[in-house]
Amino acid sequence: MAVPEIILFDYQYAPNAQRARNLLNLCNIPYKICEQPFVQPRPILQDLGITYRRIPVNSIGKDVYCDNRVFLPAILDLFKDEPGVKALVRGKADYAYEAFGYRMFWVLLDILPDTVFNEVMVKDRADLFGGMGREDYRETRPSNIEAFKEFLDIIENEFLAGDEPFIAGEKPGIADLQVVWIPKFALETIAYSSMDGQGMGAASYPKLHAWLKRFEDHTPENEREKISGEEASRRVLAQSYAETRSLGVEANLEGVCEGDVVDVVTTDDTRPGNMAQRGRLVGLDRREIVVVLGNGGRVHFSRIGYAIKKVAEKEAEEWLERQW
Ligand SMILES: N[C@@H](CCC(=O)N[C@@H](CS)C(=O)NCC(=O)O)C(=O)O
Repeated sequence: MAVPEIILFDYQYAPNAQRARNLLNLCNIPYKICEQPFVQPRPILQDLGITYRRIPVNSIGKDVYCDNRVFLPAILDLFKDEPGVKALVRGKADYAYEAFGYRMFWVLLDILPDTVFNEVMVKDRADLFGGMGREDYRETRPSNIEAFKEFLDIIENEFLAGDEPFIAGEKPGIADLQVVWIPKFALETIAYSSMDGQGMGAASYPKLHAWLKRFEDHTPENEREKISGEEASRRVLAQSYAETRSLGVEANLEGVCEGDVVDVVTTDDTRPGNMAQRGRLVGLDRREIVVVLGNGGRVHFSRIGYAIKKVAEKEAEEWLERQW
């Protein structure tokens, strides 16, 4: 079978996108980027039938992944014979590191400096990130910066406590990539470490800063080949599914069955039902929700962070007619 092509629908500035890019860079797996705008609308994704709002959206063949929680394991599984994947250090606590990193993302959202926390950004993210709409955002920012530094302290004094250069040991592993993306974004991309008075520089966190630099040597944020939206959609839909395992719908508390038209919604957006992803349910188990679109694209979501809502019969019929 031909090696499925990977296309990342993301933008360089998105820390969550760096998680996926870092994994691919670390494992030397080639990919292309279809750059997305920083704010809505994202017509390229809409044309592909993707209404899910967050970034990244990543495709492997004709399988499209709407969250790092499903994309990362898919890469590790589908490319398991690649030397870079084989060499990647893994550990039992990898999912705990993931939870730590994602919690840190939410605290980062509460400490954005005014260069980033501007009217356009706040308006665009209003339905997503509740904290940004709080009237006391600026007032509570100093406390949230201190909270952010608690995370840095844990990394400095717990995760990097030994003499080894990486959290995972002698070589970078999943633990590193699940933790590194937010410190890298906060301290390097938006340059908190050089802001006066914040106490986030190398003098306060020497090991952490050395680790950030070291990690960069292994995973340069290099510019991969960029392709247009048209080209990306054409390439995704022209391929086969990358996942060949049989799907199926397991017994579930939502009361949905294979073939049902459903809306998949995030559970952490401020506005319930915000930019739901509609599709025909083809896969459901303890780790994944999979829906198919009329164009054949198969869209994957994690169980954590998403809810399924069955679409009423008449509306479902109309949708199916329009799609197929
Ligand atoms: N759980 C998701 C989170 C994705 C997420 O929140 N991404 C941010 C960018 S870092 C986002 O979508 N922000 C709003 C936007 O770009 O429209 C994942 O891991 O992929």
